[in-house]
Amino acid sequence: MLDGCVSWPRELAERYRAQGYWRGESLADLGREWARTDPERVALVTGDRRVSYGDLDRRADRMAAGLRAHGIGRHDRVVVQLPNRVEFVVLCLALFRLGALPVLALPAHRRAEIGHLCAHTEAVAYVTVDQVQGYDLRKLAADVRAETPSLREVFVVGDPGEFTALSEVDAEPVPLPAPDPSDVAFFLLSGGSTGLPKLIPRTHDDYAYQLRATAAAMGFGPDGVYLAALPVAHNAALGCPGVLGALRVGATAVLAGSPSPDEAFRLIARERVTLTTLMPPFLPLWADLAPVLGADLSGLVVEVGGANLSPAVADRVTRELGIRLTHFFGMAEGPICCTRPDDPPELAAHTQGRALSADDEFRVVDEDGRQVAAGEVGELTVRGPTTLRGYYRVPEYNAHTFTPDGFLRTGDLVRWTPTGELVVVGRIKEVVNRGGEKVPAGEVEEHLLAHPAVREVAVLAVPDRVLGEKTCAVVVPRADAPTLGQLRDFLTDRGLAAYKLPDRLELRTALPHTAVGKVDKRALGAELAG
Ligand code: OOB
Repeated sequence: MLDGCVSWPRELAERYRAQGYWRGESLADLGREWARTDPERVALVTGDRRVSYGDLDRRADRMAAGLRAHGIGRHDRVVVQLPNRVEFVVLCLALFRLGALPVLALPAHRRAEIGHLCAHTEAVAYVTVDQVQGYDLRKLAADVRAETPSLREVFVVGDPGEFTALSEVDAEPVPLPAPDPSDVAFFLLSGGSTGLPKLIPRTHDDYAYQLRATAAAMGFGPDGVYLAALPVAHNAALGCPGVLGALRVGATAVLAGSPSPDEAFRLIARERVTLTTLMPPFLPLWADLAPVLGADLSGLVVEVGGANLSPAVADRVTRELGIRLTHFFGMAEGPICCTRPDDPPELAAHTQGRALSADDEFRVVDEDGRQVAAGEVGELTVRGPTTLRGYYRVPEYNAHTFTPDGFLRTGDLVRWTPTGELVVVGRIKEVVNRGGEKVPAGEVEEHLLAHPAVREVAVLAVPDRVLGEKTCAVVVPRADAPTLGQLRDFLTDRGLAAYKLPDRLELRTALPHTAVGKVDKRALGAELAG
């Protein structure tokens, strides 16, 4: 395993192999067998473009050879920041084939996040698009390259400016050694942590199992059509079963720009989509607009997850849209619970469903780490065949985020129903969940403390009707109190992604503290919600 990652203990690894979860399958081979046996089969659709399995396979081989000619090879980290485009998939396959490691940034990330990812992983390359909505990512790339000694190459989809166009990374395919399936294949970003974003190593073995198991749970096979409406760089649309799962089973993945109903409904009808993934805030919007736009979504399986789902909303979309809702509890870290399409609809409305794997070990524990009685609420801790054993290159953080016997402390408060379904009831980790987009409070606080007018600050969630939660910064000012606009501009200038900017500002002369001197966020939260 790559240096800086934590392996599973031998005994558990042997169990996961013996049980058939880890089959020595490599992500480098995704789509290959389909390209050989049925090359004209459609793998990807974007806009009016259709890419066959044969074409995808050839392009991935050519790009792998092209990247190799640029000196990129085994275990090299490559920060990938691409929207839902064919290039994302070709590039990931090419990197898997090289044994190089994609680090999947979100399209919304900016200089602060990209700079950290490049520095922390000592990335050799950064791949991005020329611009999004008027924002020039080549400028960001130039800044990050100037401050990251390891970063040798920047590849750009679109107009490359001073850099190299990704479309020119192309060469005659060369034979490449197969990557070791038990090794890291790529990195996902953690949704919640203290301090800077943490990186999650996912191995070929563990992710290939996730793709197979989630496809089986959703009844998704070669005739399936998956609509990626969320960013494909997020685990939910990438591999549950998502775009990579579609390639695994020989299905078609349709890449959409966003979950906005006009685009999504059009694609669902035109491509006969059978499965998609949404975060909860989109459900009422889809239900409102389906009759207006004359969309027929009946029979469509919709995986919803990432944030609290209101039972009333679940009932409404099931009834009005005739969709089959499956409720997912997932984490980029690996654990997944979900309801299945054939479960009674009440199950999806009220629970997050059953574990994906019979060998997922979940323990619900109290504040002292002791297991609570059956059915009681506590923190969810987990280990299993898809769950990481340590974040990349952060041993001190790992020491307290995992129990001594390797269970991940999820920071989520849950209980189990008597019939074995998970119910998420709250959270103890300091994350604001803006309708599925995760804002790590500590990261935002650190940036805000750098503002000259901020003496003390606490960032916390406040209820929001649409997103479920929004971000509130409670600030104790020094002399002149800052305005919300000034703080947002300040964070934007520091290169923070827009979704992490506070939505609301509260000024205080002091913050409440607990007996041990920490900011009492529970008291603050109660005060703000009241
Ligand atoms: C998904 O993954 P992440 O890594 O962005 O976020 C994980 C966190 C969980 O720890 C939990 O706090 C929250 O998101 N969460 C939910 C939830 N599903 C995730 N909270 C309440 N209800 C749910 N159903 O968000 C993700 C990954 C794969 C599939 C779906 C979602």
